[in-house]
Amino acid sequence: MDLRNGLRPLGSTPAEFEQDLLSNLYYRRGTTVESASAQDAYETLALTVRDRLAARRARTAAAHYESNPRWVYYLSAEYLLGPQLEQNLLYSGTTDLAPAALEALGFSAEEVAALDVEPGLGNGGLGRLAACLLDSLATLDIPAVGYGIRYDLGIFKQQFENGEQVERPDDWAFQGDPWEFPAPDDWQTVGFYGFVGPEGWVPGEIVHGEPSHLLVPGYGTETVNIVRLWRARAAPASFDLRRFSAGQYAEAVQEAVKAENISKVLYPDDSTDMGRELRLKQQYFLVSCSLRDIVRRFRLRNADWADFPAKTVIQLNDTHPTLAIPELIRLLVDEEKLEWEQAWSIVRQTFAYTCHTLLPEALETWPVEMLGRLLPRHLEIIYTINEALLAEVRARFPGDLDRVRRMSLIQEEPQRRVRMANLAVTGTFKVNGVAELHSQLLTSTTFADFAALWPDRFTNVTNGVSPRRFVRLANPGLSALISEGLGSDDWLRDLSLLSNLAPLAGDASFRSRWRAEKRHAKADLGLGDPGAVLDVMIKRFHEYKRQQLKLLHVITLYQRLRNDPARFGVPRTVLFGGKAAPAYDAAKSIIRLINAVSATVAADPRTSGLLRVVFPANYNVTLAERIIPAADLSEQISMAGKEASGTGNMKLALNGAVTIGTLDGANVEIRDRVGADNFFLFGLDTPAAAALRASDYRPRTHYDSDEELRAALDAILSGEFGGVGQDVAHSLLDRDEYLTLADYRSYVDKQDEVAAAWQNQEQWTRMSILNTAGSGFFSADRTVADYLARIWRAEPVRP
Ligand code: RUG
Repeated sequence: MDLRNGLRPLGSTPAEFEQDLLSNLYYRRGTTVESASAQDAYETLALTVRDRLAARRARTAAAHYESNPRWVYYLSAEYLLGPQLEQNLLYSGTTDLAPAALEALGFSAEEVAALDVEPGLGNGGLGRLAACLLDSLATLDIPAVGYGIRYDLGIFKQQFENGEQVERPDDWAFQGDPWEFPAPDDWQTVGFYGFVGPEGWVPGEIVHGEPSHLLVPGYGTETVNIVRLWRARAAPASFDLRRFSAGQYAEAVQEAVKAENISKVLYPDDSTDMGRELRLKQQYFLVSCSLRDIVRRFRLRNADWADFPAKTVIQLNDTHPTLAIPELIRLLVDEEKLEWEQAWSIVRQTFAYTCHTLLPEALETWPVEMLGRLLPRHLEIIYTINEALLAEVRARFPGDLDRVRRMSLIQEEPQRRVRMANLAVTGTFKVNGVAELHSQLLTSTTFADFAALWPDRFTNVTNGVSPRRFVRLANPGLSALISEGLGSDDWLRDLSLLSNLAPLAGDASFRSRWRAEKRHAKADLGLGDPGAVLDVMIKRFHEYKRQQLKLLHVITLYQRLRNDPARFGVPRTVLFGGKAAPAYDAAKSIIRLINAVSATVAADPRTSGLLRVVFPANYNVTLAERIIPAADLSEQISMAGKEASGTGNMKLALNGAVTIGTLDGANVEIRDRVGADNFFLFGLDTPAAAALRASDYRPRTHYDSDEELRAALDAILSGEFGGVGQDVAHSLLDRDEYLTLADYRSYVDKQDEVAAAWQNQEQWTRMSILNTAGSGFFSADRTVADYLARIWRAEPVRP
């Protein structure tokens, strides 16, 4: 039988879909129409949709097998995939079939969709970028697999108690995950600890990695790729039957619990090194399972190691999977018995590294002692790589000891630590930043020494976002209007077509329909005051992102409302969304202060209809998809030189929000593309901010000289907002690490321009349309095309 064509096609008529739903309900869910719960209906619908994608998956896998292509492997500790149901309905072409079929079971599409829990296997931008890139890889028919960890508990659920963030566990798969395919046959063994003896590494602990995968369909094509996630399982022998029989129940499972803790929880931190051994174990677990799987796949069609780099490119998403470099050397040298030189050459042609940060504290380092204890053989390999690196540096820059010290893979003071970013740069053929400015700053600051040694290794790939998820699914009304304006929905596969919307900004009836869509989206969100600007700041909480600057502006508006209403401006709803790392006290204080200001503003009748501060808890992809379509103003106000790129800025601009922002990250490119007239620019640029930081900066001079700033900070200090937030004010006055006070005046004045612009709704709508029209560049499809041209060099394979 021809396996590629042997499948019975699944029907696409309403009757066939309903039939399949029913048989899945009986045969796979094991229940009946009479006793089906909403959860039964949801899971059955998921299976029915999944089957359609699985059929495409089978054809894709067959085509891949046949062509033995070059593969792109994406290694990432995080994936923020978002809700799966609506996406898979769209991609499988069954969106219109589902509601009627569900109705036959007695359920509405809305109640069923509400049961689709998003797998929160990421913290923020980095994890969501990984998901967008997988979507675009499939859409462009590139043979690709994403590898990650199947955390039992994803990013914590945020709740507010008395305005404070509290974290609750996110047991996302408590009911099971209908989208997931377990693949127990492909399990792997991972070693930890132990020693290096004459026969090589003898691990002291063995853990199993059990994979499952989710389907990653392409849009408008047959291709369905996968993302393979590893879960740690204890070896069966680790259950101590003897102790259990003796009633020592806890001791009996102790070893098993320890092993399975490896994939228990996603570390809720996206910028600082948690310094925990368990996190290092997670990283090695991911890398070890994935590399063995990659090798297994390579061997299906290839025999010669020399072909490995031609068939394989492995992208390291940040430094988290960098141990893949010494691990591949170990596999090749210790297990496959290749010579070091050949192994090192294969490694250096196989890996590429994306850096996502400029914060020095976010560049991972691990104590030499810890790494050597957990992975003794890998430490030896890292030392060997380091010797060769430092020899090369000494040969190129004789006598430059300082440079040798800076570039070494080992930091000596104050504690000996392994510098993972240096290892990632040394063991890869390409290193990219994620926006033009970021990539420039990487070569001029963070990696300046490496750029001097290997200038060709560095490149840029500006981030992008999925137009399917963040426009078509999130904003169906606007999508329909765009398709009508452009005469087709081709823009969903070629976002550059959005530029053809620009002339429609001059068409009054199109503008009026555009405004109507914004109003609908606001009404859906429950923030339906059409006269008020919806001013949105949605992102992780971090001092460099400067939620505190937005908050000072809110307090200033509130004080104007009370003391000087003529200066107030226009009605505003200010929306904050985001989580703070649980151990990041300063960010949590900002959250608490926002909630306190929100309560004070809400309790004051003078603000009615004029100023509101809303802060829905537990910002995630699901919530983002509701907020982004409604936003009028996008806050991108980080201190220049700190935000690597941002992707929320792109999603908001694409949906017609106008940005107020600094020249930071991808804001620079957004402004270039949407036009300076359609972007509210303020604040110090990167050189000015760096110069001010390097000088004797005194934040108090701004407090002393700016009456409104002083009033805002005094209000916090006097306890006006529920008596909280003094620590925030003190930190700004005494240290102000991120130059909030230095940028305050420029920001507030620019916000006055925003208010003036809002008063001319026709002009505002023009700006809004031109933001969408100018944002075609920010498709993740373009990002993937850039990765392909500059780094991956893989070709499409169509099933
Ligand atoms: O902070 C960055 C964002 O600027 C960027 O847009 C995103 C995707 O490239 O990655 C974020 N990021 C950086 N998340 N974790 C880190 C720490 O390395």
